Amino acid sequence: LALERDLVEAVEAETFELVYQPQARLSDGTWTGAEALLRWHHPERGFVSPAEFIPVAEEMGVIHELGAWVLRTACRDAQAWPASAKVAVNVSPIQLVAGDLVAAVRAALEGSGLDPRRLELEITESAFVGEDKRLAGTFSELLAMGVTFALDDFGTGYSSLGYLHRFPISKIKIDRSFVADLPGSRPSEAVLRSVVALADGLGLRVIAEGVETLAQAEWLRDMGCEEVQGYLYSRPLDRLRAVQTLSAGS
Ligand code: G
Ligand code: G
Ligand code: MN
Ligand code: NA
Repeated sequence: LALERDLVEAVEAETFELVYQPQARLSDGTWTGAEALLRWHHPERGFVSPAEFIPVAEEMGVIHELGAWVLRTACRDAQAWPASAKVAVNVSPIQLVAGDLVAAVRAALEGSGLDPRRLELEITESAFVGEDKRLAGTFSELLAMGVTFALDDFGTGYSSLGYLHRFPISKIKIDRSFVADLPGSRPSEAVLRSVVALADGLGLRVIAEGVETLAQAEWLRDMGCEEVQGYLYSRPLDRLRAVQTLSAGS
């Protein structure tokens, strides 16, 4: 309960921070952009993980305000990056379904002047559970603005493949649990191989998350995975270090 109260106050006071984890192209090691990750430094508890407070924000309904703040801040910060760098923003399924996401995205883009093609929304498979008509409308409005979509944590949820072509998803993010087992785990290798082939067949881009070792990176490159994100390349960086790193090229 205390956490819930503090969260509402923190949303009002905007005492959150965004950090940015760069994403790299495997072929030449250049950066393609970065994922925005939310951080909350609680006055007494210290660092509270989004894995802990996002569900609370969703339950309490403050996810809409918090999500709008994340979008505004990420778009504004990304304006300082090279023009080729995209910013990936995590979007809660609740934001998508509530129907106010279009307005929040539009406000963030207009407020920052960011080219909409540089904004990528990361959604999880759970966004499609109980999909309704409004969801398709939300997607088409955002798509018309030029925004792109990545499917996050792929392989961990329902992995129903139908929505990959029913919805305008342009990128699959393979969950880091599969990458963690590389190389040598036959089941994880089989999943990774299949997802890369699936992405290729559907004309989607694919990024592997949680890459921590050179052996993992090499296996992924040999497999035809295009992009990577993980501690091997970069930890999440604060706003200023993100500008420096992305501007340095690779
Ligand atoms: O960065 P970290 O590993 O602590 O993130 C934990 C989880 O929180 C991840 O699943 C990530 O997708 C989620 N997350 C991080 N930032 C945001 C955000 O801005 N919005 C939402 N909805 N989820 C986020
Ligand atoms: O669910 P989502 O993909 O949005 O979560 C991304 C989370 O993964 C972030 O919280 C980030 O801190 C974490 N992360 C990023 N790179 C690595 C990595 O190389 N190893 C591990 N274990 N976690 C990572
Ligand atoms: Mn993500
Ligand atoms: Na993920």
